[in-house]
Amino acid sequence: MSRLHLSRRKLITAGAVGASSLILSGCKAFDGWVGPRSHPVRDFLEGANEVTYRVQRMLIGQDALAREYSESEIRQGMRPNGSVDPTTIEYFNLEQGGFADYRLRVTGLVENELSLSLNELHNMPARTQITRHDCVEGWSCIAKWTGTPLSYVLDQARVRPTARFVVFYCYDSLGGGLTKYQYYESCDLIDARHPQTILAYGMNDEVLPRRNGAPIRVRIERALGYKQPKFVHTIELVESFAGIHRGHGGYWEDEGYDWYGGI
Ligand SMILES: Nc1nc2c(c(=O)[nH]1)N[C@H]1C(S)=C(S)[C@@H](COP(=O)(O)O)O[C@H]1N2
Ligand SMILES: [Mo]
Repeated sequence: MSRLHLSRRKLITAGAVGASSLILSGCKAFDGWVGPRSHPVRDFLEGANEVTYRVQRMLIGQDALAREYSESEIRQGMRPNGSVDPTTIEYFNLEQGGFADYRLRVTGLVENELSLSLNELHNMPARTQITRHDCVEGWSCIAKWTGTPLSYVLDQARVRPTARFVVFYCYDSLGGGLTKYQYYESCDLIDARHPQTILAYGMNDEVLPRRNGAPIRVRIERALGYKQPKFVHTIELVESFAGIHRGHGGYWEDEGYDWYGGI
């Protein structure tokens, strides 16, 4: 596996970071299926999710950083989960070509649509951070991530004032048959512009491997594992999620998970 050469890049150092966003860790997303859309339990939980979102946004400052760890705390490789191998021809061809033809599109409510090659992303400012990934399945993993701050890319795209959310579309699908859907995720502009939110192309000092989301996966460090989309090809700025798949802002959200997914 080739090593990442970071020397040319302007590295934004993380510095000593003490603030933790682990308050309210009891307010976890609920896992699994709790009933049809209009089910009273679901309605109650959705109401509770909205409260959780507001309370977390109030308690956790906009720029409060997720805890960062030291090199010695990386105990193992990043455990792969969910899709580990997008099977579309398009992805296969891109990977065969070393992702030379990969383009990250930035579209929607922006003044300046972007189509960025990996080289262009590599030549933008970079940030490296060692953080803990928490999956709702009950495991955590500490890993080192390197990538382009999303805020930098959003500045290049010039986000329109009507935009409220950032949607990330991925190359892989989950489920089967009629319930096979493209993986996608979203966050608000506060998390999108958060200093630790990066478009990661490096992991544990190596090029991001396929199983963990090559060539680009997003890290939103104050959110749970399912909010860390892998194999991202398009970023869309939107005002609402209406009309996007089933309208809840993410693949797992459409299955009933909490949208905010904060930790
Ligand atoms: N495109 C895509 N992104 C995804 C998933 C997925 O299946 N497809 N799974 C999510 C879940 S539930 C987790 S825990 C993490 C796993 O990331 P990892 O494989 O790097 O550990 O990716 C998230 N992002
Ligand atoms: Mo997960």
